[in-house]
Amino acid sequence: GIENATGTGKTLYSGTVSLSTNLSGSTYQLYDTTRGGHKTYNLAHGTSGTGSLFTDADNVWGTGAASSSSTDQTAAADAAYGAQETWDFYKNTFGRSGIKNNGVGAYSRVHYGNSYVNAFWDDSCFCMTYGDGSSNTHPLTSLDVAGHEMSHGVTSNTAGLNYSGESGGLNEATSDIFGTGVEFYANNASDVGDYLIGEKININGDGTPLRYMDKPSKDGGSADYWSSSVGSKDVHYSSGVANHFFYLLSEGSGAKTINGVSYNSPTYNGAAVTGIGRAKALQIWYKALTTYMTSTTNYKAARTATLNAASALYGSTSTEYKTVAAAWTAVNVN
Ligand code: ASN
Ligand code: ZN
Ligand code: CA
Repeated sequence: GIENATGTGKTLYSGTVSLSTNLSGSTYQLYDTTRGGHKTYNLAHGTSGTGSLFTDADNVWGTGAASSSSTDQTAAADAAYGAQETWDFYKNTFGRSGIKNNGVGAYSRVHYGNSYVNAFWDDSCFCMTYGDGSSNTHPLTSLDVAGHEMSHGVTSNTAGLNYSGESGGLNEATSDIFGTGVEFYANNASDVGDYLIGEKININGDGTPLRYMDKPSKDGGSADYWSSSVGSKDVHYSSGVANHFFYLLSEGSGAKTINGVSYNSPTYNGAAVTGIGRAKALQIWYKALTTYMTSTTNYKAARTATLNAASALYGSTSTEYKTVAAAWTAVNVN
């Protein structure tokens, strides 16, 4: 049956959280009927189908510790929490009801494959999938990664940015921007908001993040600035230009510490940029993505799309509009 319940998630990356679950008879299911019917499934190291829906007798999910067990609920608690917070972020920040804005939830699969070090969105299943990382003990289920993957679904169903060349970089950056938006939105004391991507999952083995939005080149491959060859990089590197734009638009150039993390964002022309704040920057990017960008939008067109969005939201003589222009110029998009 359907009876909403409030469970406890003992996550690996976000501490102890509240999870919306379903009570069916005397069994709890990791099934959120309040957010489009999102379900969390266990692939138990398989790579196809949906595996089995996570169920539990006491509505406490996971232990808060990493486990390579195929019945581990901890990664599931993280994934369910990520889907829940991402749903709420889109609903409460943009009034968007799910990936297609039709009230329908996606689903999540955890424990994909063996020591699989990736996570991905798939349009054909309308689902997110998470590997368990190295030794099956570093699941890729952190909040920013969940928000990143679910946001690929939003991009697919809005601008539809082609996943190659400059549009591919913009597609990737959109997922980093909104994944970061989710992390700040959740305001979780165990997983505070930052402009780093994947800082919890230890994907490099040395504790460093996967990506840095304030200065993308810190990852060793991403572009800080546009150049005519940027579209030939992997989309996870060409995304750097837009991630850097978003950071500058939000927080501005130079040195800044936010939630205990220090940033130092450079600019192409050396000119200082004063940020307009993350909330407005998110609104501008969302409006650009959902109103002005198309499958073939490149960096030059993204500048125009975000200027159009800023003009519609704040006016063409606004500080917000001028800062969008200045932040693109600061990443060499003119
Ligand atoms: N985790 C990666 C991403 O979402 C998977 C991929 O390469 N598409 O970008
Ligand atoms: Zn991605
Ligand atoms: Ca992060």
